[in-house]
Amino acid sequence: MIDGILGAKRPHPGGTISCRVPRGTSEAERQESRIRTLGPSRLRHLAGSAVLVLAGASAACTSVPPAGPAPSASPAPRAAVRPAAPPLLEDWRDAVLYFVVLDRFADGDEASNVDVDPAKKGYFHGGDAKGLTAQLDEIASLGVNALWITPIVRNTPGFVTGAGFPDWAYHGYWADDFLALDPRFGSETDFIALVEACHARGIRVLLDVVYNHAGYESKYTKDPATKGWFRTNEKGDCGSDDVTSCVAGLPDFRTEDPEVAKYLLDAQLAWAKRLGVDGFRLDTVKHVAHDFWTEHRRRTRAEVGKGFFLLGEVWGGDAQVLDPWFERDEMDAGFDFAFQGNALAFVEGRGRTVAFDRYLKSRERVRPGYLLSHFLSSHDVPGGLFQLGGNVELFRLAAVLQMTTAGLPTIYYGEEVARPGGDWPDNRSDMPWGARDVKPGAGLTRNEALRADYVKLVSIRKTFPALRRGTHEGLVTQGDAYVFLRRDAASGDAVAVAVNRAAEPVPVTFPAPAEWEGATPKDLFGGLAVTFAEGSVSLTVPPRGAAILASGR
Ligand SMILES: [Ca+2]
Ligand SMILES: [Ca+2]
Repeated sequence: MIDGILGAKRPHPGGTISCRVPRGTSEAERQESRIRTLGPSRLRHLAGSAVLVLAGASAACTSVPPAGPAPSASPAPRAAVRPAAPPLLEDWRDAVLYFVVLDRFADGDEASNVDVDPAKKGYFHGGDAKGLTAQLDEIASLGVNALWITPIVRNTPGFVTGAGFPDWAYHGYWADDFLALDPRFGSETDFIALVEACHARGIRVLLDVVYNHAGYESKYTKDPATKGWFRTNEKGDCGSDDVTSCVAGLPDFRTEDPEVAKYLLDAQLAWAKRLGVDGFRLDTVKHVAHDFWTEHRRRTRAEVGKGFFLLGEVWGGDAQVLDPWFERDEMDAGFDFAFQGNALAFVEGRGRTVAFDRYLKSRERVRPGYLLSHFLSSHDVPGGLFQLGGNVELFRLAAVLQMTTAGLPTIYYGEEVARPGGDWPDNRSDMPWGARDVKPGAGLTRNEALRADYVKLVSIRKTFPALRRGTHEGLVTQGDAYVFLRRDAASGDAVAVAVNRAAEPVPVTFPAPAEWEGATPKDLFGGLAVTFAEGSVSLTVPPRGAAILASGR
């Protein structure tokens, strides 16, 4: 097990260097803008560094059983038959992924809180594995079947000030030691318990891993044995291309060096095996050479399992941009950065409906066997609701589009309860818990009606293969009401989706697909009245409303 950081909080040296943080850049690119102009003293370490006690990190995994009820004096009842765990998904086309910034979700272990101040945006807020495990039903009851958590290895103990405030490694992307877990996030035992609790609820787990860089002034850059592993601005040997540049001024691993690659792969694959996770979310993929990813794929399949899932972040990714990684089979899926902008523009009334339909159709061009993961919000871009000016009605429409479109939808924690999000760093604000006493987001407002819609949407997506795997065909693509059909030949399933972005009701009529066999379809989402005559389906879609129509048989 791994104990927490010892010692009291220490004073931080002062000093602030400011530069503008642009919208819509990745963590690394944003840091680059923040750090590029800074001198070597940009990272202000705590004096003496925190002391990490690591005991038996290589010991065999042990697992903690879930907390049971308090012992009772009365005779124990006959053991109840435990409901069977829901099956874990086998085909990631069927996944609905929920992404949590661990530090911002739920604090379940205040004893390990160090540099925690939820009132300050750049500080740790205390979220950890224990908290996430304790609140897992919040995620499971949404219906999702996969969870992605931010990196958990030990991060740098210091902060940067380029944004004008102390900015700590609460996000987990500034590794200081790939062989230890960050005690602020939890121990090995805690994470094994988290993964087991997820699996017991039918949720697979993706662990976020970074191979491109270590954190600012990480211990590796100082150790004589490892400081040659990097390109750094200090040494002046950063390249100018994607692979060899020092993204965000971070020390860039020479992953082309077999010793460096082996160290990083050994470290991350060991965590995969010890914690029992089902796959990795890969950070900054385009900044590491293809040869590394080929070897990474070979080793994860050989050592962790053939089905070990790899979801990569290639900044600006879409079907075309991601194809070089799919062509080489280096990962199973990549983030689709185009969906957010297109979906938000459509619901806001920007651009023609037919153009949006063409865009959705174009997403079918992904290489067969690989997936695009589309999102409305993330930790690296301003949130969808924020971009819509807080208009929940429009955001709900965007969520309908997200959950009825092909690919691997990723829900960013809290957006389902209308967490306001915002531009960085507000896009990493605390999970709202409303009246529940869950830190750090206790008291933050939740929109339960929106959440209920998400529950419905996830359930509908999971019910109909056409929504997960089907083809896309525009049926009504003129005006503000848009109807498209998803159909899946293998299951004989067809679902029509109608979305009205206008502020007034719009009647639509479209031909019923043969799969409905002449029966009047039902609206599974809004319960709207539907008429069926002579092979045509008609309904009136309310202002900023939506319908999801499937066979009424
Ligand atoms: Ca904590
Ligand atoms: Ca690199």
